[in-house]
Amino acid sequence: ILVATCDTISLKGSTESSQFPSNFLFGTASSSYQFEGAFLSDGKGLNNWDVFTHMPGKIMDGSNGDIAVDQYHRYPEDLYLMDLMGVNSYRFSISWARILPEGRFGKVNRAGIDHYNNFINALLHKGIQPFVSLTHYDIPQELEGKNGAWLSSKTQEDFKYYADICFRFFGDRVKYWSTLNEPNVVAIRGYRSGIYPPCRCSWPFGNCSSGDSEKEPFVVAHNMILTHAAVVGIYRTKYQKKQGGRIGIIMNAMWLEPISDSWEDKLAAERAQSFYMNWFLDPIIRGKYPIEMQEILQSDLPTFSKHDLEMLKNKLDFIGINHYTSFYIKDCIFSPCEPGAGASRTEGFALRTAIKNNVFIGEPTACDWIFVYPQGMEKMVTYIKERYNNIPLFITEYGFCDKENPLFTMENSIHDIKRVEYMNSYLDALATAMRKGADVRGYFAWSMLDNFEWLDGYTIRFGLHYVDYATLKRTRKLSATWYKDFIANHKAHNFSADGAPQEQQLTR
Ligand code: PNW
Repeated sequence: ILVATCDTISLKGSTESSQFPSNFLFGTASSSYQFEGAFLSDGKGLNNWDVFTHMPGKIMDGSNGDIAVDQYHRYPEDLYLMDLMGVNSYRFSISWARILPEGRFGKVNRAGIDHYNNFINALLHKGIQPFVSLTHYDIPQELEGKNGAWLSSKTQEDFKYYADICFRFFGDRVKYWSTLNEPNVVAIRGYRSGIYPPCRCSWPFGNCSSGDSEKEPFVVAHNMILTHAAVVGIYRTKYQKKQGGRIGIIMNAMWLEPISDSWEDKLAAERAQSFYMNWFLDPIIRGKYPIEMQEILQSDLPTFSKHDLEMLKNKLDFIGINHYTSFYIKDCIFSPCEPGAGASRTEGFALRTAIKNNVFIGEPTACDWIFVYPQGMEKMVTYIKERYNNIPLFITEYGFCDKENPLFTMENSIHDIKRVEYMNSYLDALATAMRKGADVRGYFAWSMLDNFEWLDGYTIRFGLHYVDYATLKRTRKLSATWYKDFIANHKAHNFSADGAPQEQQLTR
């Protein structure tokens, strides 16, 4: 049901979709644990999130992803909705434990292979490019239990084995691969604050029983960086020439703005970015950890051997960033800070805050970490362009959240004007960065549907489609209709410029 058309909203500085190149990917994003459900179906093994969500007290509403939005079974309907929006790409992740129920050891699960084969074929049949992550926070429980997940260098071998299987079975049709989704978030939340599995930390407020927040995140990151490089190596030598795809990594990327013009705060903002995003991208692209990390962490930062450095060289076809939000950064080296996010040594002594002179950096949302600051998109993209030589970039996620509350009826929820404004303003900012030369290739809205939002369970909604969790019925939100119009305009413009018939493009 459509409650309003886009004509009823007036958008400031409306972006024209014509500003994007004709082969630009406009998509939506998802991940296997948050979407698939079918957690024990067809031979799938348990993964770390299956086990974690079943522990009491971990998830806000006591929920889990056992069923999630059941995309495993309902993908034909979801494809229909994607087709209605006119997206030309869909980002999803493969469930590692569905392919290898016991991790590396044990056999490949044929039913898992069949499922993704069918799904990929169905996407392509609709003209939708699969944009696939090999893992999105999930790891087979066997590996978490035996290896301590990413803490062990053994996991590198397991992941290489798994990645090779995916390239072999799906790579003839998948042209965009990402190795890891937000490895920075995995290292930080799994091994520093311990709020995500495997829940390791040593910080007093962290509520973990084992771990070392000062050291383990860096060991984990080191393993992940080397694993990424090794997997890209496998793709390059065995598959890329024949299959012709591209491979990258996806980072969580917040724009971090100095809270003042002082050189102390400017340096702090650089440090904060180095300890957050550049932590992974610098080694992969520049062959070394950021200098600020080396200086502050000293021997707690692992080092790369000669062999590692050789392996790291040129191991990226594109960067993917998940960019939702921005924060201010205040220096904590030259003037002392209260403890808080960013202030520790492991984060570069750079306090993160959303408030300056009692004013938020952007409009707050139902998520305490998302502030609507479209300028951050332009700044983030420009920063990456300059630091990393304009390597092709995808915005692999951006999104706006609402929270369930008594006033939040389905009618309110599907009339999501705020989400439309967010998307419009962020696209506008992206177009500005592209006009100034940034090589951006695609844009994926988080998310296709409302879904299982990790620690927040089903209390928070990010979807362009509403999901009624009692029936799993999907209903289009205003944002989905807005996106459809936006994409249709884009196609119409680009095709008319090419001289191709316009009507055909407008009838979607
Ligand atoms: C992403 N932060 O996570 C994930 O890739 C998605 O699975 C998730 O549903 C989505 O964002 C919305 O939360 C994030 O610290 C993790 O700013 C951390 C941050 C942002 C996003």
